[in-house]
Amino acid sequence: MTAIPATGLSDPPSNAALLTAPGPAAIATIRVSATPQSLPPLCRLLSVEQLPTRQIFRTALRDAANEPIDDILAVVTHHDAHRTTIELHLHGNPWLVERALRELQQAGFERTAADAAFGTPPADALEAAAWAALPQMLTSAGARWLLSQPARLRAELQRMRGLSDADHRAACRTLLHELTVFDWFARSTRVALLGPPNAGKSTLMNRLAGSAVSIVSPVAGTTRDWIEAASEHHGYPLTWVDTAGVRDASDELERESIRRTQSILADVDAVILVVDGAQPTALPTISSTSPGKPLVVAWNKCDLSPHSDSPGSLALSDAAHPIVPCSATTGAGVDDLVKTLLAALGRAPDILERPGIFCPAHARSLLRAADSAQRIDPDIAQLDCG
Ligand SMILES: Nc1nc2c(ncn2[C@@H]2O[C@H](COP(=O)(O)OP(=O)(O)O)[C@@H](O)[C@H]2O)c(=O)[nH]1
Ligand SMILES: [Mg+2]
Repeated sequence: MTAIPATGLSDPPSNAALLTAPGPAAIATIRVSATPQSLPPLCRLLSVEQLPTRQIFRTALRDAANEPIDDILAVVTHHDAHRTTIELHLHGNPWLVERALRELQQAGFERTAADAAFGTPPADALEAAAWAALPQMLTSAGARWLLSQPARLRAELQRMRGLSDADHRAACRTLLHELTVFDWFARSTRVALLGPPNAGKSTLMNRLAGSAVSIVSPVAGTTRDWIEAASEHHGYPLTWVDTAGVRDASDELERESIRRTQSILADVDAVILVVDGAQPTALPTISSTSPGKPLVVAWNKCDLSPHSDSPGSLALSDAAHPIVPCSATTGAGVDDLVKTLLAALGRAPDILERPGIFCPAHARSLLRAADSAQRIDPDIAQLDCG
């Protein structure tokens, strides 16, 4: 009989890994990878005789005493003679998730990090940190950016070893500055649409959000409160905030809407000032309401009067803001408006090609090195970001 050659390779044990970020959430996903021997205890935990394949199913997750713990959705994502992989979608209460993982452990499932569940161990702590941060990315462009960072950072840290102390400090500061790139993808940038009533703010909001979320009406003052809608443009998560028009209001309800609009301004990252290009009349003085925030002027309704007053003649209190002719109704110029806004927010495409950090432990390490003669720990790639 031929002996099986001794190798370091063996089938991974049955295991369970939390795929979603730890902490409170609406849902949590646990991936369970089971050998055929582990299927009976798994079926008992999932209150089924057999695992249904090729369909998502709803079932009760039970503890060892057969008491239901949670009402869950489950789907078998892989099944062959050697291994079955199943994803369990639980409610996201951290205590509940912990309990479920413990029940699985007691049933013989080794508790592993998400990467092990995917079958490819991370190359180093940098890559592990990138995988751990992945659920925070709101768009696939963000996920691509994040997963390309470990290799870029490794190369940059290598390069920094050869730098003089002064250049080394500068390189640390640059890396710290680019921590914001992570935020671009992890948090939706809030943009307020502001301007006089009837300028087309709600129509523009609907176009930017890709659906009719805001009421459009020729009656001035239709948008009494504010409405938010999230969408993705050029890979960035953006949240549009439609506001009541800024003007002198006669009725109390509208005065209140306008007061709220002004309080929203404190809470947004940028402003689009919408102007009726067909009737460019009194303009609000935005610079005083949103000091320091990036602002782009949407010279709207250009479909009505393409040859009217050139936008250049717009008497803004601060002429430094870019002005983009567009039509919220036809969509003409709206992509240019978004691109101009992204540029005003500093989203230069070349920054995405540079190394950027994404983990607090790296930031702390860089911060120490940026302010002292201390060199960055050459083992930053091994720093635990947990
Ligand atoms: N022709 C044309 N009409 C528009 C455009 N944008 C908005 N409108 C119209 O202008 C009116 C006021 O629009 P609305 O979005 O409610 O303005 P808001 O008060 O600033 O929110 C509505 O009748 C819209 O159909 C545009 O780009 N072109
Ligand atoms: Mg409106």
